[in-house]
Amino acid sequence: MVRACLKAGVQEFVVCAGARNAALLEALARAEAQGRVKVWRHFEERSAAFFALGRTLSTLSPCAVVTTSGTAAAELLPAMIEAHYQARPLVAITADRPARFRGTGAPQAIEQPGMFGPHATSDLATWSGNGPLHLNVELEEEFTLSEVTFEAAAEFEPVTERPNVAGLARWLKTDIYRGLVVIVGGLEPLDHEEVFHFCQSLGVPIVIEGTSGLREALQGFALPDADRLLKGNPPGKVLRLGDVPTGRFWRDLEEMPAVEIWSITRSGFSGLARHSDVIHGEVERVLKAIGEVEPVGDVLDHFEGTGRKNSQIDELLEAFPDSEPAMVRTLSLYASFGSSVYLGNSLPVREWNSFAQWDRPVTMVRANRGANGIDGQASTWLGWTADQSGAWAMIGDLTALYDLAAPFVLDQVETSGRVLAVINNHGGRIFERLPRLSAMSPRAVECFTNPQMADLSGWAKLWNMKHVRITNADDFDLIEQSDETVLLEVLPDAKQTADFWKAWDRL
Ligand SMILES: Cc1ncc(C[n+]2csc(CCOP(=O)(O)OP(=O)(O)O)c2C)c(N)n1
Repeated sequence: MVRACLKAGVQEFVVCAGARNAALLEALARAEAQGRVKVWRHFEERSAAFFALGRTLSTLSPCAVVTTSGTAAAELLPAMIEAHYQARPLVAITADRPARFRGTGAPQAIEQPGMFGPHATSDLATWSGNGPLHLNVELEEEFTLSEVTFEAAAEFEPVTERPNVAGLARWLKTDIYRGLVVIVGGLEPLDHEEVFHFCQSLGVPIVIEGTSGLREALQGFALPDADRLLKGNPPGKVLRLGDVPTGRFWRDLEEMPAVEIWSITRSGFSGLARHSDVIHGEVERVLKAIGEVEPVGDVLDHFEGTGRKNSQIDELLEAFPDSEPAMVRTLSLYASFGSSVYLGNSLPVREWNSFAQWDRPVTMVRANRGANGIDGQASTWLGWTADQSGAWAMIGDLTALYDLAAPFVLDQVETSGRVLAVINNHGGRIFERLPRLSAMSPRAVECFTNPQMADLSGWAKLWNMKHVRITNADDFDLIEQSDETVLLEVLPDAKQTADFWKAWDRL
């Protein structure tokens, strides 16, 4: 199994032990001693799988997570689903009891083959490398391993197809009077240069997300408060580059059949239930294939008033300096001096898009936007940034409480300058932004938002993180350069946050 993995370019393994996978662990330890693989260890399989997913974001090569049999294997499902929708080469190697035990109720014997359903393939020989793979290995508990020599891993080469761009190239030149807007979602670092030049050449208004890594560089074309602006004045054509967008306008497009949509995406998912056209491929390669484009410009005058809107937003942030959006702005100023930023789902990813600083380019920004879960966020971040100093993350409090075992790996990763910022607004406050909440009963609202008052300093203590509590904008000066991981607990002022959003809704 280890040899087959090396041949397919799998070089990193996150191992979670149990009696059943002992032979695999021993083989991997020997391969590591021969300098052929990197082994990480964990005990919590759900976190381990997200950590492995994070490794694929860093290396753009496969990473395997190795479990024992039974529910240990089942814990991998959320990360496998996330890897499926992100098209990442996450490999689940699940040790199993021999087939004769299936259906008998014998200890730690469950139905493992095919347990990830349509979210994973199971044939290493035909694996494209563009999504997760499940390898189920039946093993006896007793084993003897003879002397083994492992070869160096082969180069990982995912299958790529030549994109057909003729239709899109024509579309970019036709009926341009209807107005074109580009939405830039999550991109790979390799895409940056090509996307930057493409957007500059077109000169159209763009909706730019932090995970593009180009948010600040393309600010001159960015529409502030794009969701409301575009709903009121929709373009005739939308071109999406990269991952499925986070913003509300993308969802509103479901109900706007007159708007024509093309997507260029490495995952191949349209992200919409309505008709749209999709080119499946690396954004960089597709744009190169299109070649030079004619300028289109701001046909529908979307840029009119963007300067005013930007000043209004700045004024609001100044008027409510301890509100959550203003705290995110301040935090982003500090994080921009780090090496990368990971954004948790829920409000962090949205508040970063709308309110983060615009002056310093932050090019390394990631989020798990495949299935949009709040699970496994800290673990994905730790995997992605395992060998980086100055890595920042910003996640919600329920999101943090979901992944309490994540910091188990802290003594295996780089911790210098590492900052895990938790925006502790005491519950799932994204739901307070839903209009329907005002029509719900107080009990339902309570169940929805899950208010909580957990003392996060206890979590910091548990894993030897340095706890810093921030209750107003000036407290950010308390952050000092440290070799330990800092758990930055940011406590926005609830009243100021509510007042900020009231004023925002009136803008
Ligand atoms: C695994 C999973 N369960 C439930 C949800 C639904 N959900 C979306 S956001 C959210 C609340 C998140 O709360 P928190 O992390 O505190 O962030 P905030 O909303 O305050 O920004 C929940 C439960 C989800 N996305 N993923």
